[in-house]
Amino acid sequence: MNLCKAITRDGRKILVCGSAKLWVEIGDLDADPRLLSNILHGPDPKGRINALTHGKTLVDSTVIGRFLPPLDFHEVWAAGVTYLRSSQARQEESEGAARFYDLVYKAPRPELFFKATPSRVTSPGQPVRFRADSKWSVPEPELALVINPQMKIVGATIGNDMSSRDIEGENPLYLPQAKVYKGACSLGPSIYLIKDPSDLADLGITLSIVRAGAEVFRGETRTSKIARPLTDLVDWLGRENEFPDGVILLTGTGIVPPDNFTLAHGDIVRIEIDEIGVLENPVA
Ligand code: DO4
Ligand code: MG
Repeated sequence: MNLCKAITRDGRKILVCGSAKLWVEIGDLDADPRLLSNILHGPDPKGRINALTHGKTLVDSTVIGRFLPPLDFHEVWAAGVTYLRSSQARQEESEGAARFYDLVYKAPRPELFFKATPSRVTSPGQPVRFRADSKWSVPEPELALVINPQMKIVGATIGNDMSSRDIEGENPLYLPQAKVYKGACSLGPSIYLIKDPSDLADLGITLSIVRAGAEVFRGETRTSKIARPLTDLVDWLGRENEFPDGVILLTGTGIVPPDNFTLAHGDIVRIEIDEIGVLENPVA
């Protein structure tokens, strides 16, 4: 079952569930801005949705104007260097810190960093940005875990961890500047509700970057290539920390364009993850 926040063509904010073409309205988000969290943080999200949608008629996709990021007051965090491809790419971009990326790929403690507050998250279809002071920027297509305050993974969405490779490569202490800036994170469009984290164990991820109508990069990976169990990442995130509003955790990138590639204004970044859908953003 997939859940989305949307704005209708007549300007209403609603929570819907369903698939690409047919949706059922779960409720009005202007009347209840915490509806999504209340469902996700309850004991039985699917049961609650079934009860709230019982007897409701389908909403045609043409009623929906655009989608919003599927979060309420969640913090957004990210894990890094969870795929071998990411470990190799970091070692290439960073002379001084190459050793640390190798170490963190293998160490029991993962790399975890703060990525965004809800107001910094870009909606599907809206522009993500690269920094004007970066000459080497890439999107990072990542499975994003949706975690409740009890640190249980209740679902997953698609995340784009936009990154400035030259800034993080120059000095690892610049990581927050390479990762956290206006337009650096996009999420959505839907949350895929899961029964068990094993539902996320082997999903295909595809990144496509289109420039002036032609695909200039395409890469693929699978979540089964993540070097650690997803529950291990969540366990580390929850140590000595609490998230009363829930938290989203991006699980790292396994797709990195070649070193001579940097994003350009007007590129379209398209990320597809099995079961979840497609997150597309233009680049500014
Ligand atoms: O330390 C660099 C960040 C790595 C990252 O964001 C990733 O592997 O996805
Ligand atoms: Mg990343």
